[in-house]
Amino acid sequence: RNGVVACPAAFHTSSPAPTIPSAEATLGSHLARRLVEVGVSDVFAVPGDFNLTLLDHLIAEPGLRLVSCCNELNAGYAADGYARAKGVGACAVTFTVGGLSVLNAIAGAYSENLPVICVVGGPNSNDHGTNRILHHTIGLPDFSQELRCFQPVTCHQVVINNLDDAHEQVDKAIATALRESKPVYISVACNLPGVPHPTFFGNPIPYCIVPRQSNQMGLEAALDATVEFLSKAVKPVMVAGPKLRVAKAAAAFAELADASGYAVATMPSAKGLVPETLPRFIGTYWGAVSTSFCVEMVESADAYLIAGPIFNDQSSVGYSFLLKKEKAVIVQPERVTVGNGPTFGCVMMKDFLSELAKRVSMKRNTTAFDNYNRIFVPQGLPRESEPGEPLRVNVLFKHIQQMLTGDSAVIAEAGDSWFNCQKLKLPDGCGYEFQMQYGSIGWSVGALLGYAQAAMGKRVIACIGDGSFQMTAQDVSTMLRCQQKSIIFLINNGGYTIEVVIHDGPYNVIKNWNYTGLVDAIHNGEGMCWTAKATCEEELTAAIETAKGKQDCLCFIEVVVHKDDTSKEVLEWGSRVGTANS
Ligand code: TPP
Repeated sequence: RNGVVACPAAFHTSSPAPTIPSAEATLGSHLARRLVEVGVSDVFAVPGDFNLTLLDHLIAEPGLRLVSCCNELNAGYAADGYARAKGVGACAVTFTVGGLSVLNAIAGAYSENLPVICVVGGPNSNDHGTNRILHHTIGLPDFSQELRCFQPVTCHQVVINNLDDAHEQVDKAIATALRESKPVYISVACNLPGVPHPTFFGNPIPYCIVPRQSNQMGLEAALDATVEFLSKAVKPVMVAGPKLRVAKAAAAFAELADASGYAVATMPSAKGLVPETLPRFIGTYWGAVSTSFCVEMVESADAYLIAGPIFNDQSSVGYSFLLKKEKAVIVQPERVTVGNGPTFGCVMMKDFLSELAKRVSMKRNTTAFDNYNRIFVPQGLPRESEPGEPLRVNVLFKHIQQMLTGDSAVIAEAGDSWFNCQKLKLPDGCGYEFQMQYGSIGWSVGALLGYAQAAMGKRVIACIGDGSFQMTAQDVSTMLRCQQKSIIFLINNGGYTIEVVIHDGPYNVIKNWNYTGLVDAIHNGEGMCWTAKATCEEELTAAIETAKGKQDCLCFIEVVVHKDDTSKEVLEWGSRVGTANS
């Protein structure tokens, strides 16, 4: 996304010199070396007796830091956040109790196309086939339960119980994660990490990542059909979808926007993938929840090029988009469909968009620009607060907007933060991450830990609802251990507001915590941490000013707002999603 490295250090043809003489290289050192080679410098881990010697080898690898987390779920979320900023992430946990705890985070990474390498310390290789019952299992002599749970949420799984093909298994798993941009599972028998084997020599990883190539004839045909289709349109628009990331096509999309002069919208789940400073950027298109001019521009267009969309129930606002297939060019990572006409397969999105940019710039048509100017309605500002007036959510986000620069990044948690953050106008280089497809609350705490660890040069701002924070709050502790300097806005509205707007009941009220007191207790005098509570605009501005001054300090600002103070977008979205659910 904006301002972060999109790809891992690819597999090099010449790897750095091995740090361990080949005769002494072990499975553990081999795995550690491979992680460093592909761009992982931090592994998020929780120890357990099945992975202890493995962790020793990870620690011993120069260039690899072990980040000890409070629980496996957060370690997995951190690997997810890290992969978003650095292109690849890794976590290491123990057999089953750790594995099943990290599973939810791995499923989330799968849904967001993130290459996360999940390493699990497994049973002793001599225990396989013995019918023994091991601890950390459900009491059956079956060691495959964990593997079976990982199968649907990873694109490749390996269980390493002997050294003869361990080298190949590790390399293949890591290569597959990068090629497929999905998580993988590597289980390493607990007695093997320290054992040398002649295959663990310092060769570069043999599985080359060759980018998939477009079929030239298919590409030409898709381009011809698209140019013809678009040339008939008077007011075309482009819409960015979330699969721009996995297709590594965000820059090509921006190139096309620039060359064509078309108005550009983003789907909510693609926010942060395209520059919002493009002159014809019209905001987030999400049906009835969009600003009126954005929805008008998109739905009244006579052609739309939609790149990498996922139309799920939530991102399509209860399937309420008024889009017509005959007006659409749908560009997916490896295929293009033009209107009601044919689908062209084996066409890589990146190739297609950059070639299209070259072709349309020659036929540039300014009508789209005129149309955009005619319809554009500037965003309103919240009214001024009275002195001491209880803080309103729109006032909070007005101030968060003013904090954003190219050196910041926003992490938006599920809940009303999704909607408020969606309206932020991102300066060039400002990162933006949220987990819209999977939407697991609590994700943002772990993801913030991992993202900040990978994007060291950025000051990351996280917007987290109280309900979500209650899920995963512990790993503020790890942020302090890592000396992170993020700013967390904890939005205390007393409940699960997004659920309230879908369907209300007593279950949507949560217990109020002393959030600043909790973070102070976690801090406990170790590391740099500052907390504040804001109940009105004056307190908020004072807190933000202090946080800005405390550049090397984790800053936690609890913002208290009324339980019914929500964005208007969440109200509209909630009623439509509620209808789709009923
Ligand atoms: N459990 C998980 C792991 N993920 C979920 N998405 C849910 C439950 C259902 N859920 C979605 S949003 C939400 C819940 C319970 C409430 C979020 O509340 P909060 O963080 O306080 O944000 P708010 O809606 O108040 O802005």
